[in-house]
Amino acid sequence: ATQPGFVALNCDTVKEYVAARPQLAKHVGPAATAATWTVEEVGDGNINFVYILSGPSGQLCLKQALPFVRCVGEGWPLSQDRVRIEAEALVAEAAHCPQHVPAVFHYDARMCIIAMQYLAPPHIIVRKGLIQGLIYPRLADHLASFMAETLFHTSLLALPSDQFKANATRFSNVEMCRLTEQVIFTDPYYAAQYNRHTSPQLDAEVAELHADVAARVAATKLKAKFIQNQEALLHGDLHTGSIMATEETTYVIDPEFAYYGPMAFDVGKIIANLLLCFFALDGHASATEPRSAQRAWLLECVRELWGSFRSRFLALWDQHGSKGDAYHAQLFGSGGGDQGPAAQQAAQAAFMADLWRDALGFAGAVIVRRLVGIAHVADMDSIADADVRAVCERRALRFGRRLLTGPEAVADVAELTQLAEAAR
Ligand code: ADP
Ligand code: SR1
Ligand code: MG
Ligand code: MG
Ligand code: MG
Repeated sequence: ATQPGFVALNCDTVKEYVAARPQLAKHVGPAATAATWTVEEVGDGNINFVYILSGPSGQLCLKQALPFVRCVGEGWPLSQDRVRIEAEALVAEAAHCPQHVPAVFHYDARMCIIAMQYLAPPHIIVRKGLIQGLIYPRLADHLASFMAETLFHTSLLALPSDQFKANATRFSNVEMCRLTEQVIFTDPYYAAQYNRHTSPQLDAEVAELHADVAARVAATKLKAKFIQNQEALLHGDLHTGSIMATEETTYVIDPEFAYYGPMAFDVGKIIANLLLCFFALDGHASATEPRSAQRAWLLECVRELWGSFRSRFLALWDQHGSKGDAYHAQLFGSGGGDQGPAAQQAAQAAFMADLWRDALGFAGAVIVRRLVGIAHVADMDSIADADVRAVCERRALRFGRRLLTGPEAVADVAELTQLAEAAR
């Protein structure tokens, strides 16, 4: 049901909305100058509408959630509570790494609006920068920090169980999770209504996927983990289209899918999206621009991302783990008697082994869904020649299926990137 009192804005009414609120108008200009402001609707995501207002004092970004999925239309209704989730998640993330999230200025529950810091050029969506051929020297380090800080501090490793459970309830985000359950873990494995793929080139490949019992079972086991494993406040949609960056700065936007879920889902989703770009590069390379340096950097980025995430997360655990209810201070670490340090090491090794295996499985599922499901990636879609695109997509699809069905065969991140190199 539509939020009572909700009105969908357009480029004219968004100006009136901002001009009537001095705490918002101050970012753009005095209300008396509103006639001179410019407004652009820049929403290029699948779900919402995003307006950028510019005036004599600067810029403001305003995001509004309509009661349906933008890329489908009214035929796919979607809870507008996603805006509350996004606003609260941005604030929760900013408590641990304010340098990597846009500041929230205003949240309007009735109008389903968030007004936030405008990320000015040269910030662009990382997926678009990668397609253009850019590399981001700080991206892996910044994302590792974002994930380690947000995932650790919202987990039972850092929180007492009463606070942990209250947070999990506040961020239950049932409807957005159900969308993910459907479009990532179910629909790609049969001929679902909104699926698409490069046809006829990939018809046989998709038929084989739909007949693949092991893939079906693996995706369904991951769906159960996605639903059942409440470990930390996830971003929930951590792909390269949810990151705006320059060479020096990185902002993670769009946490409307945030909920308490398995940490491996965030880790796997971002790795999957970097690998999708890796497999797409052959479709963008030319004799004058072979993309070799970018291709090597993408794999280095995956290695640095996992390595740095792992070491930062474990450092946070050593430093703050005694605050949480998961690993009791009298059993683990320096307070745990003679066996405390060994118990801590054993717990950390087991935790990271599980996280790595599940991240690979989720990465496989995400790669598959972006090639045969409803929502594809521009990395592949922007390859104009369908035959060339299909070659890239086929390699990625085979690689995704392999990760999905056999994550335990990939020992570490060096092996993952070697396998990706060999699969191209
Ligand atoms: P959706 O939920 O529909 O995916 P996003 O939050 O990803 O919407 O925003 C869609 C687009 O709007 C982004 O790809 C980006 O180009 C632009 N955008 C979003 N937030 C900002 C911001 N804070 N500053 C500048 N541009 C933004
Ligand atoms: C209807 S599926 C749309 C997709 O776009 C979002 O960014 C999420 O990834 C979602 O799965
Ligand atoms: Mg988005
Ligand atoms: Mg979104
Ligand atoms: Mg995805």
